[in-house]
Amino acid sequence: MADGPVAEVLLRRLEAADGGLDSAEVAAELGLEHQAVVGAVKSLQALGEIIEAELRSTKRWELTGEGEEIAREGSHEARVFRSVPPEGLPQSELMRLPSGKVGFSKAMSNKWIRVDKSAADGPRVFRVVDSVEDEVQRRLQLVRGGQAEKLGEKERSELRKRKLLTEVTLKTYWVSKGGAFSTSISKQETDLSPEMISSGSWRDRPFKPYNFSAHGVLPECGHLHPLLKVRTQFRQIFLEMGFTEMPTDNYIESSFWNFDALFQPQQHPARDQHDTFFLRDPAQALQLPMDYVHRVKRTHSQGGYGSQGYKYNWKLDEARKNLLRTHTTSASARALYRLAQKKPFTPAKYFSIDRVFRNETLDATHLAEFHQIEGVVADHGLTLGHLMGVLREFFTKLGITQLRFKPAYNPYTEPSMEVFSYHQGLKKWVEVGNSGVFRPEMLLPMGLPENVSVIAWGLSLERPTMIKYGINNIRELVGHKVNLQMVYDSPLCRLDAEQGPPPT
Ligand code: FB9
Repeated sequence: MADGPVAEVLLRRLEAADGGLDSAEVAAELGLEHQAVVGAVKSLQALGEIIEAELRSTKRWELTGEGEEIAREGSHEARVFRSVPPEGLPQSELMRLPSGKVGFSKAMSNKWIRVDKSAADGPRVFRVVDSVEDEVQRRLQLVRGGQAEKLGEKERSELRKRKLLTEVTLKTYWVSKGGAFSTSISKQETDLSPEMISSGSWRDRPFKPYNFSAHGVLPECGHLHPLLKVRTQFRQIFLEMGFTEMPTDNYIESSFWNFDALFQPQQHPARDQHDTFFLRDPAQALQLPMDYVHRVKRTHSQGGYGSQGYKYNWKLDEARKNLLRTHTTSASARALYRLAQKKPFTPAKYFSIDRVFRNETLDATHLAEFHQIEGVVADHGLTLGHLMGVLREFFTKLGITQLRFKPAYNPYTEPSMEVFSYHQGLKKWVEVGNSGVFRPEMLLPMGLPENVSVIAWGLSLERPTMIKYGINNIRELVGHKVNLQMVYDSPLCRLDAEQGPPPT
């Protein structure tokens, strides 16, 4: 039986009460710990609608430890007064008393005592009055007796200032009769068992009503990292636009596919270890499609396809150097090369979202790795206009409508554009990506037809995720400093919903 006597007593008092009861008052009247009554309330609640219990928070005054001691022993100043005999007491001796130091100044300011500094053997303390009223003790005893309301605000705040009194917020229950109130507590059945049915005993058993709005226990389950939630959103957008995901399961790439295939010259600054993580082991990529490599070599060193090339001595060893890919555009190069091998040419739309690595200076928004999102469209006669069009459609699905295009430069696209969007929340134009038309020096050596052009664009996954979840430092999003609670609590992300972090 739930908490036995306390629950029964509570029900009988409720029976007698008109209206409800306050759990703290019941505890005080029964001389019980408030927690004991709260326990009984909770267990009665569990039995169904025997009682209604509404949680209330009531503020009340409580004595501090020192307040308790003074309520028992009297105020320090009163104790000082009492310790001064009619013939007086050397001040030095008085100060050695337990309440000496604290009580002396108060007794002085209350004009209960005086000091004769000229006394023979040093300052001597004398009584000024015959007796004193220990108001402080009286007031504290009032509070201890639950009659704090008898004190005025001024008196209360003076005691609080002396750290003798504190205001505590007490969570109490206002208990009232429930729909199935009865003083006899019969456990309500929560399950219909086979023997109840076979015995028919279910007919006269009280059943606890089903609580259909009860929240199930949240299963301990995995939590998708916000980055992966946003990645899912981007994937969805690309798939809706008819794009196919490119395989990107190789963080290690050869300089050939990461740079040379993209017509990025071997002396380009991005190709030195200040920007790129090169591998010591395996240092070299041995498997390269050599007929295609020779066309790339020629295009870099002598040109061709109408291009003058870079006119430098292109080295195969440089192209064989393995590295951690610096962009997923290397995967685009592999995909476009595979596409070029399929005759006749068929238009294609590819996307990739995966990790890329750059040996950059670390700051609040840059780590040595991030996730690049890339879209590629290959078809006959595509122009910059098509690129602007597909960028508008893509960013519109992200909820980003106001776009501006700014001329830019990439070694592998001409023309190239940076893409900017006006961010309502941040009240400024934000760079939301880069894009361009792949150079013929990149596409024709692959074997793609003359009139096929390829438009592409790229952005990061981290930036939109940080903006979406209102995260300012990338280390709060990625890495060992991430507080997992953020991952657990990060709501599902709807990119196209209004900009900025979802309301918490
Ligand atoms: O993501 C970026 N910005 C961004 C994107 C979305 C976004 O969404 C908000 C919800 C509204 C907010 C911001 N940027 C690209 C722009 C900047 O952050 C830039 O400073 C950092 N860039 C990264 C590279 O940093 C070195 C972001 C990363 C980036 C840049 C370029 C490409 C990919 C990623 C590319 C490309 C490309 C170009 C032509 C052809 C193929 C690929």
